[in-house]
Amino acid sequence: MASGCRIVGSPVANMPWEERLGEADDVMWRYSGNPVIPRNLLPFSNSIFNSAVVPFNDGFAGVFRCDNKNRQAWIHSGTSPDGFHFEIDPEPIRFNCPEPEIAEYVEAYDPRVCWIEDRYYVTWCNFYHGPTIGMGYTHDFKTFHQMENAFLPYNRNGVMFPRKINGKYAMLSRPSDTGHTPFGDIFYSESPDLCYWGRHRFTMGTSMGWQSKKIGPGPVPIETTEGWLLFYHGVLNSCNGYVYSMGAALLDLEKPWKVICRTKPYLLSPQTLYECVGDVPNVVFPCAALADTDSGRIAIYYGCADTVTGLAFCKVDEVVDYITNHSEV
Ligand code: BMA
Repeated sequence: MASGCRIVGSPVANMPWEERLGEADDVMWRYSGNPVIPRNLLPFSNSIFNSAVVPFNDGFAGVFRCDNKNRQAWIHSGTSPDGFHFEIDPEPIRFNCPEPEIAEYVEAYDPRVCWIEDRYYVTWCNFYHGPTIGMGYTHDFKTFHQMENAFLPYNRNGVMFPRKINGKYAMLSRPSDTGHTPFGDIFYSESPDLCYWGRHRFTMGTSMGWQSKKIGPGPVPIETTEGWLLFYHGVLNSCNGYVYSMGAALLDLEKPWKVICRTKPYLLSPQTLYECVGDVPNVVFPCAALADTDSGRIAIYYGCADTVTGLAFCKVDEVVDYITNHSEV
């Protein structure tokens, strides 16, 4: 029974899409051509995963996590005419930065890109005496400007909301530690100017099963008529290591730290070869979503086994129905 939930925002011309194939009846399904970005798209890349794609001009652009053959993680800009075929700049992004103290960073990974007002903001896990949330912006995916880090170390998964909420910029994040953090909840923070962040609010914590060890925000939340649709990752600590799956929640439009509902079962878990086998097995890690207002179609880019990038699809009314009917808050 479709809820009639609609996406609030703009249509996406040339939206990448593929209908469900065969007997699949899951609310989310994979692109048959996955992995949509192979690990070796660049001659020196060890892996390309956990990357962000947004509508840009007549096609798409993005910021991509490319780990090189020295096994250093960097973020690179790239473009795509159709959301399926990508061209990535072999040179990592070099930000213009007026503050030498924060300009020197050792690694950069897990980017998100968010259009707000007049530009694309990039957030990423920035190494500044430990992992924290780096911030920058671009107008054209050629020139990038670095801003102040949003938070003190240690933090990962800085995910901005695509508009001001109650007059303030807003961001979700997951406070962290120096390593493979064995805990993790999602917090909401706001800022008057994108420099000073405060009024931190607990949003969501761990729950049962696939999301019992830690959770973290994924793509930029999608505004819908029912609330902010947030896709997120959840981690199970198995006897063979961490297993990363994807779920979704609906957050209150005006008080996004209030969770309306969230998935008790996962929406997507590592089940295909490219999700189960790679540098870090059993990882599904969503970082970007394209959402078309006219059709209600959603396309999600997610990292697979810390090695390649996958693409999955769902429809806003079906996914919101599913969350509502399979919720545990
Ligand atoms: C997280 C991050 C991600 C990675 C995931 C699985 O803590 O470091 O970059 O995809 O672990 O290894």
